[in-house]
Amino acid sequence: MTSNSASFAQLLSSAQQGDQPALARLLTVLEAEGPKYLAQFPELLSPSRLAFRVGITGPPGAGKSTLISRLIGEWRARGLKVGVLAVDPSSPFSQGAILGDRIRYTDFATDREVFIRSLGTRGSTGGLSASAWLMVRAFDVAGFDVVLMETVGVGQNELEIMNVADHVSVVLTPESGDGVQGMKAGLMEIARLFVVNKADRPDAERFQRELEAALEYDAQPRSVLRVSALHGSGVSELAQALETERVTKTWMSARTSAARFQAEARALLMIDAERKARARASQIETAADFAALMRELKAWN
Ligand SMILES: Nc1nc2c(ncn2[C@@H]2O[C@H](COP(=O)(O)OP(=O)(O)OP(=O)(O)O)[C@@H](O)[C@H]2O)c(=O)[nH]1
Ligand SMILES: [Mg+2]
Repeated sequence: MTSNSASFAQLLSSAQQGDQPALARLLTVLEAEGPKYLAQFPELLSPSRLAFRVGITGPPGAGKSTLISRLIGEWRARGLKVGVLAVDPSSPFSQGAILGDRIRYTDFATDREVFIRSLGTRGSTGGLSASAWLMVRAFDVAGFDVVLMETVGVGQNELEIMNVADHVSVVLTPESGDGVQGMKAGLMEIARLFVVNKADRPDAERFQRELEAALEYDAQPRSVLRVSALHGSGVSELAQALETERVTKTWMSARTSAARFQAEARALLMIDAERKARARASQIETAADFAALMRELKAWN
């Protein structure tokens, strides 16, 4: 584990030159000690080049990974450098051991312009979001054009990670049906685009119309696109819509907005607070310890 500034600077420079093992190590170091290095390295804090962060979220099994692997192909065909940060609660993508017929990203295993990192639900430092929030910055400094971020749209943490995305697409399937109502509050609000996947399934068109009707009176206009990630239909339209957004660059100014800094600060402070709280709580063994804690907390509120 790198823990001094000189070797970190070396790692950063190698990652910037396209050295993939260096980027992998950089991500690991950021996951473990991100705040320290963010404070020391201005290029991490305010990168001169930004990767467009596309959040892809939605219910388990909606086809997010299949779609991401299609999108990687689309952007590679345009000559762009693509990163993927997948928060995968069920399967450790990084080890290539995927359950059942779940997608593998192995098509891109030898492509030096594609980098994929999968995180378990719990990062090595114990917090899911801590890793993603800190790691995603590496893709800016390493000269990526696009970073795809995959999360299951069910947990609060998974949702909050989407606050660092420049664009959020929600992937749903005809089977999601009533599930749309049950989706995590807040998820529908941050979505810019709804992707109805599994267009090859019978009810896809009807589901798309229902979704469009449900969104009709929304304050902000949002599109619904129908695709089949498995068969490829509609994928180039989706890629084009995302690419159009990427090249407008309007998302760049949002990166330095107060709202964005606050979202990121909130997430990292919560992680820090939780860690401290757990450590403090583990010291409480007796009624007297507990009473002492209550005295500490008397300024509650
Ligand atoms: N029929 C059909 N099946 C699809 C389509 N896209 C994905 N699938 C299948 O749906 C299953 C789940 O696909 P994934 O891409 O792993 O879905 P996911 O949303 O990443 O799943 P989790 O990461 O586990 O939440 C796989 O069996 C895919 O082959 C599609 O367009 N049509
Ligand atoms: Mg997946």
